Amino acid sequence: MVPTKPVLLTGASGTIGRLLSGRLAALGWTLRLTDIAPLPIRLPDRASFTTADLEDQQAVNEMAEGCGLILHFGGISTEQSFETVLGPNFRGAYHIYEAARREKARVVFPSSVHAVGLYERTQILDQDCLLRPDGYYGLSKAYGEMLARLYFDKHAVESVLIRIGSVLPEVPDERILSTWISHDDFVRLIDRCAAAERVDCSVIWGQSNNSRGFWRKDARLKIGWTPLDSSDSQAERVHGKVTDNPVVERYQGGKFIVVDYSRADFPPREMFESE
Ligand code: 15L
Repeated sequence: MVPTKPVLLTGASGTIGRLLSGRLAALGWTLRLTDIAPLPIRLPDRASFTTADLEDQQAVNEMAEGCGLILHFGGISTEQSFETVLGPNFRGAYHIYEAARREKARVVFPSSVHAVGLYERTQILDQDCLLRPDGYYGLSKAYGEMLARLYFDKHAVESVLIRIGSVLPEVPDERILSTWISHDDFVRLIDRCAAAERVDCSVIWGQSNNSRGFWRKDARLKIGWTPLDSSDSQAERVHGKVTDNPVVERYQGGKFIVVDYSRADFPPREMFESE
């Protein structure tokens, strides 16, 4: 379905932003692209590009004017210091939700595996599990999910919160056999986020149909999305591709966890048991 109003895409110069710019424009969408960094690809048909900082609330409001959907892929996407993440991810997300409230726009908020990264890989999670962020980046995603709930309950701003695993063309290692989402499944999911009649404030696990997946129940029926791809056929190719760090290998968040990790042991399993 082609949205009737323009769609604002933040983070357009990033990896996911570039994928979505090209693929959604090819579907006929009218995109308003923005990023703090220049757009490293040719401007797609019907798209405009504005260089802007998510910390600039006026700029965000102006770009969102007249939009019916905001795909908020801007901000920091790796584990960084609290001060680095604070402006783009915390204040930036607030600006996006304020703009969505003004425009009565729907938001697609990319949460992450890193909002639940300190669950062990043997634990199977449902959408209502307690969040267990694995760093300041994961914390910003947990905050974004709470922000979305606040704006839905208080202001009726609809959101799809996609807890994205790993959006990659192919699986690079054993961990990502669990977290992988193919480009095609991901683009189909974004299309459903726009097309679904009602999304309320829904959580989707952003993973393909991987038999090694860590995640189970979510709102995919409501959104009308079914992943068609699976990492399973890539298992043989990445067999044995693991790190030699027991903390990395124990938890769903993988390498992000060991950035600034100062525990001498493992975090307790039972503290946030989901069931
Ligand atoms: C994420 O949230 C990151 O943005 C991405 O770069 C990957 O590292 C992904 O998680 C992952 O953990 O595989």
